[in-house]
Amino acid sequence: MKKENLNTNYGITWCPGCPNYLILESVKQALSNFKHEELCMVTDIGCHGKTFDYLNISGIYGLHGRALPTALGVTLGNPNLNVLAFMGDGALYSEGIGHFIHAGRFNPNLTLIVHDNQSFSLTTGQATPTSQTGFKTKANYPELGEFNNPFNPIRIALASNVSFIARCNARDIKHTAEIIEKAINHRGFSYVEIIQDCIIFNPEMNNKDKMMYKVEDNSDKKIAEKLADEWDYNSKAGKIPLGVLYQEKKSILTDKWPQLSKLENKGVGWVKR
Ligand SMILES: Cc1ncc(C[n+]2csc(CCOP(=O)(O)OP(=O)(O)O)c2C)c(N)n1
Ligand code: SF4
Repeated sequence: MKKENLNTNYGITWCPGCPNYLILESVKQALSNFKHEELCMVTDIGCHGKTFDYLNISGIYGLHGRALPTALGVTLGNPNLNVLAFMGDGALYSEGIGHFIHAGRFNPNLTLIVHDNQSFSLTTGQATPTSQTGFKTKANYPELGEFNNPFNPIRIALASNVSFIARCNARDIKHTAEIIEKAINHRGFSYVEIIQDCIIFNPEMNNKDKMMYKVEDNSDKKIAEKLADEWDYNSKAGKIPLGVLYQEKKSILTDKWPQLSKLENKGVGWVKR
């Protein structure tokens, strides 16, 4: 499909200079390699969730923290679609964390795109599970800031047996588009963690490009664990590996349920393979 067919007429309300514009461009570049009728999206609630209005594909504007189970429901209804779930780090790693872990176990054929700006930004900047210790927000005692440590979502994905784990830099449009395309083509649950600055609410953690470098596609779990540990989400020290950090071929949810395999083979829905 032509990339222009993915545009909508809605006025964009992201802050000028927000990297969400760049992520949207990467998504459009990746999706232009697929047929319009093969695609479906579920968005969460947050700045990232406005993607629902700016991307011309069918879908559901979901509840906060629940885009993943909604996307899973779409794949159950029509296993022949390429389903994309867009979530923020607040939505996924806080409210939606249980869904993330179980998606690793179920391995449904869908792609999760996380806009990780280390902040609940739409609600004016509260700490999420990937915010740095000491993050000063209106919701913390000013003298303490956020006193919990962040967790490492790549480590959680590895521990949950997620079958495709990638990380990108929102500012590298071409590389992010390539990774999203690979994620969609992966048969199973693909998770793309996009490092995105929020230029308004967590500027302390912005501009980490100098820490980033690209790795070759990797399918060795031990190497993936080492790559995951190179950055702790807490500091501006260390290295941030980008690319496909781990990929594994294994049976997906549809294979495990005869009813779903039947549906997939029949080509039920609006796409026939
Ligand atoms: C169940 C529920 N809890 C809280 C909210 C309030 N809320 C709406 S958007 C949002 C912040 C979203 O942050 P994040 O998911 O990180 O996305 P971002 O805005 O940073 O893109 C919150 C807390 C809500 N709408 N529903
Ligand atoms: S608040 Fe942050 S994430 Fe939201 S649109 Fe503005 S810069 Fe982007």
